[in-house]
Amino acid sequence: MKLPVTAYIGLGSNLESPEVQIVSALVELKAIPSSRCLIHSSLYASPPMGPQNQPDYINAVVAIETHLEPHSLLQELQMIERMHQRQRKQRWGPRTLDLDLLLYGALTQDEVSLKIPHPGIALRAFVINPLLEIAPNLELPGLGGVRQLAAALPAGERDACIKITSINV
Ligand code: A4P
Ligand code: MG
Repeated sequence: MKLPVTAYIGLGSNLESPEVQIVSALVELKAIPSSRCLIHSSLYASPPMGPQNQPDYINAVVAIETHLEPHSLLQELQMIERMHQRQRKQRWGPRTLDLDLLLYGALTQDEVSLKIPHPGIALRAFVINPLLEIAPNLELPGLGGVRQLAAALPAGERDACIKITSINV
């Protein structure tokens, strides 16, 4: 059997009790086949990136070890999104649950259906701050180290993404 790959998944929610959505998604992520959760971050709150007429977000990041290929893993993530009645109405619009495949080992790919690393993550405090918590020495393929990326974030954005609570799932 091939060695498992460490993948990072970003969770986001700003509708219908976001904290509950994220915690239950973490439980569901634990049940993804051929995979196991290694560690998850605390919950973070931040103002919306994109359209401003929507509630603040709750975000978290989880590291998993998986034998699934990237597209199979994405399908599992989309299945969980559907369980949360995720509706796609507006780009960067409000959502009950967003699961982004942030990183898949050292893989880089640029397919429309699956871009890895997930576009823009190096500039998003709601991804970098939780990654810094769980994997401070992580290198993002083609983008740099988490510590350097955190230091390069505009201070206002970094500080507006606040750790609100640690969770045990
Ligand atoms: N897709 C391609 N690459 C990936 C990947 N690495 N992971 C494709 C997941 N999906 C990927 O996604 C659209 C398509 O992207 C999928 O069909 C998949 O094949 P989507 O989830 O339907 O659309 P989206 O999430 O609205 O768009 P996008 O561009 O993924 O938005 P983001 O980047 O997820 O941003 N503000 C705060 N504070 N916190 C947030 O979490 N999130 C967003 C959404 C906006 N503002 C936010 C936050
Ligand atoms: Mg998304």
